[in-house]
Amino acid sequence: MLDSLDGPCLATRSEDGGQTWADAVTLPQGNSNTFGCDAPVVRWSPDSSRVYAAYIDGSHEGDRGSRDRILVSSSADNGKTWSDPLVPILVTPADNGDETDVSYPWIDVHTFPSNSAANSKVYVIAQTFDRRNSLTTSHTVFAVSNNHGASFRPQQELTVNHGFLPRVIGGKDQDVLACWGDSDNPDTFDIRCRTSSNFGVSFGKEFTAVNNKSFPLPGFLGPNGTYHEWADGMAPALMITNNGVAHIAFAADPVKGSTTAEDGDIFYVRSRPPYSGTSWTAPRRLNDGTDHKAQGHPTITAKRDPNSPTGHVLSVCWEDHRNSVVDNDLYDVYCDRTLTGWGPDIRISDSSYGSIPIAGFEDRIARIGPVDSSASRVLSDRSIHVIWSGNFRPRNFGIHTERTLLP
Ligand SMILES: [Ca+2]
Ligand SMILES: [Ca+2]
Ligand SMILES: [Ca+2]
Repeated sequence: MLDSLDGPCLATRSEDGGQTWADAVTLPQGNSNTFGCDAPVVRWSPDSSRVYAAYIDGSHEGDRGSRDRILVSSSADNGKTWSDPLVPILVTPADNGDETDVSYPWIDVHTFPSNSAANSKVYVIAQTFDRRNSLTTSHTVFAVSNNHGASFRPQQELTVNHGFLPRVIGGKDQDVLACWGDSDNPDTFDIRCRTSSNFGVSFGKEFTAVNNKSFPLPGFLGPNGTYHEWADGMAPALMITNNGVAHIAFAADPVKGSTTAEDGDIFYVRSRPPYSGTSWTAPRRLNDGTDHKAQGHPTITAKRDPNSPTGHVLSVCWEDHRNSVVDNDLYDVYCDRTLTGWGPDIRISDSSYGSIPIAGFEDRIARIGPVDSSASRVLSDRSIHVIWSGNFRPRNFGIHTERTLLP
């Protein structure tokens, strides 16, 4: 998945394990204006029968360029053709023309489905902003499909005015976990969640999974803030394994502000069900060493592994600036994964990427993790397939993939 500036989102696919990729096809847009598509996220259904994409429709509402709708399209032929999009989440434009927005769409499924009902579920979450009458409110909004994305139940609000960077995932039985960042001040943040035990029809009370963590990632990657936007590298990455345990990887900045190159480390917490405000482990740092550079944008996946004592292997991968010569001028992709426990970091990228973006958002890791993100199939080896976007000079900006056999 790729968003092109002011254009449509593009999808490309590989049928040979990532060695070759087909010509990109355009994801369907709602309207014909040119403001385009943004922030696409892709997921396979657990039974691999469909692939889903969620993205922002930047074309809605004519020449104001508002981004009022999240679209979901699906493909039943491995991404060759895509369905007319549905609108699971939207924000009503203000009558007086004040700005409204949708942001940070995310889509996920039951990674380890326990029954056919779980197999059919699709979960979408996003943040909406409403700036009417000079008063900004933000809403974390959720919607579920019970039929492989053929239709969605009405959207529901999970929290208001505090949540940012929301994510959602299906769990064991009928469990659904939705989490987001929450911060009232520049020094600490929480990760707060709500859970559903009925496939997302209703949710319990909000609780805290990570409490008063210091510090939030700065808005721009330091110490030279012109590098690139960085704050959304702290989004909580969620996974629920086949034993019902929930796992969250996230980033926090050990040194306040962005006057030094230390602008983030990767952390991990987990909880057995039922998830609550007291069920989570203390944050554990995953990135090794004392490079004092920035790590962020973690992603987490799991796949079954009969050789593992837990029956699965967890992998966390992230954007890592440890090989920078000056400040955070270079980045790589590093991963850690569980066998008996977390271990040494593994470098995935063959060589470092330039960190100075062409535009503000082009050098982030868009989505990394095994392509087999349903993670429900046993792979014959311990390879991990990572996908990221990169401004890899002298190469041009593009999507890069690496399939690595882990030690
Ligand atoms: Ca810092
Ligand atoms: Ca660091
Ligand atoms: Ca490690």
